[in-house]
Amino acid sequence: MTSAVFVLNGPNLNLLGKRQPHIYGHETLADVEERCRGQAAHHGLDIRFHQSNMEGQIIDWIHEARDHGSAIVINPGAFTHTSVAILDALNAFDGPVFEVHISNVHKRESFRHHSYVSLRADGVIAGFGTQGYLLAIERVASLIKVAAAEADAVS
Ligand code: CA2
Repeated sequence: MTSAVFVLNGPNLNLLGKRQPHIYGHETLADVEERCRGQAAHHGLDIRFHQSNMEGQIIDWIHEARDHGSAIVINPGAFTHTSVAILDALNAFDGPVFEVHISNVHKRESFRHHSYVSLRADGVIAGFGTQGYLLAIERVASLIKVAAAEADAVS
């Protein structure tokens, strides 16, 4: 097993499935976590799945990923559009970073069209509902497989 994939969720995502289902669907964050764990386990990957409403806590998890994470999948919630501090933390992480939004932010208010996190993200998924998390994990798994095959080829 390689080091963990950090799946990080920002403010208000603890309310998933409890409010605004027309935008964010009916699944709870616990449902999303379970599906992410299943998908990761299928690829032999360990997951650290977190949610916080505090910007500093999210930054601390990104720092933790510097030592213990192979990749970060992050839905920063509204911090996407405001947080230079989260961007700075992600810039200090060396592995792949994928930004996930459940809704299609480009179809919504113009203040959601700009993302600080996209300045660092290797890929962005928006508007695929909670399936976006699974697509991001799938991408991480294939990148890890390619890297392992390349490492085998040179040894
Ligand atoms: O589409 C996304 O995933 C967002 O990151 C969600 C954020 C929003 O600020 C971003 O612009 C797009 C909001 C998360 C709030 O989640 C809730 C879920 C259910 C009920 C209320 C809020």
